[in-house]
Amino acid sequence: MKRFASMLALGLIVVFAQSASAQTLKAVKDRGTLNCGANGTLAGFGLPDAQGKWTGLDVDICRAVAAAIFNDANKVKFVPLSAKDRFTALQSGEVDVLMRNTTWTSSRDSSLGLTFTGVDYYDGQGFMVRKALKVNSALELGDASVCVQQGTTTELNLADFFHAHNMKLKTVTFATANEAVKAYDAGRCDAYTTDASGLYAERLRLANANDHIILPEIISKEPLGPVVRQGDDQWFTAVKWVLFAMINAEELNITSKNIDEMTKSTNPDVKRFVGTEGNYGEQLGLSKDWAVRIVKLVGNYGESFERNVGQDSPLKIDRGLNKLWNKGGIQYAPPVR
Ligand SMILES: N[C@@H](CCC(=O)N[C@@H](CS)C(=O)NCC(=O)O)C(=O)O
Repeated sequence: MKRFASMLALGLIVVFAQSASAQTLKAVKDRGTLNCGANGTLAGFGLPDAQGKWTGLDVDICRAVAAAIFNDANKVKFVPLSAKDRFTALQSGEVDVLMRNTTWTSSRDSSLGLTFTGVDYYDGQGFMVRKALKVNSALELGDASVCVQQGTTTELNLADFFHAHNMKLKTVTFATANEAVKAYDAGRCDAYTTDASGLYAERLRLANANDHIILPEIISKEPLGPVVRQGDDQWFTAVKWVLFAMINAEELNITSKNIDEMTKSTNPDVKRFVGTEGNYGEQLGLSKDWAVRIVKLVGNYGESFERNVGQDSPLKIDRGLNKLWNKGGIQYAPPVR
């Protein structure tokens, strides 16, 4: 009986939590701003400048959600979150979406009560070392000390890699990337490890960026993407399709520069995308021109990539896996139809 009562109570809590959270799109519309959990210290992904203007690939996804909802990419409040606090901030409702270089894993997708909506950047973990160390491969790092950040997928990957190759590991862990990078720069560790994208970003902060190299090995899969709470399918679907819209726009050669022309297109795929045919935006709880707003105010996926982390940015990261599926990469979005 007691067991039944507690099961019933748990069931009620779950039902209550789900119905209470199944309102995010409405709550965001009523509030007039999107609350976006972002990084805050990672160039290329999420970083405010001296004037407080946030930029980054992750930041652009939140701007695109705001563009689709409000026709205004600035109606976003960015909340800087540490690796450790990011999931609690989403669970508690402090943010509507978490867009902070967060790796999609099975445990995060299940036991945290959260759900990933897609992948905005296919990443993998790598290592950076001083050129003076004369090491060309991560396999030569046996006995090396490695600086690493807590609360990330990075720690376990590091231990697994050293174990698999019978190498002795000395980890030096830090609560934030800032501290880990500073310690590495000060010579407290032989190597620094994190997502490869993060290595490119953090290298720019070192005293002498040119004295360091990123080793060729990628030791893990780090698919990074937007996260929402479980139990709100409408919000999950809206956030998911905002990213898909950015990827589809690139595939259809629709850019922030030609979007006005494209709204006059007679191509059926383009017509469905820009909303001159069908009511696909309304079906998502958004407007007819939801995708036009995204591309006009933020750009397509490729534009955002190049501007933030690619050739038009200081990071100069190659598109690699993040090329579209029909250009040799694995970025792929289901069609609007
Ligand atoms: N993708 C990994 C790592 C994410 C992560 O937190 N990376 C570090 C290094 S690139 C970071 O963003 N640190 C910034 C900070 O803590 O301020 C994860 O989801 O656990």
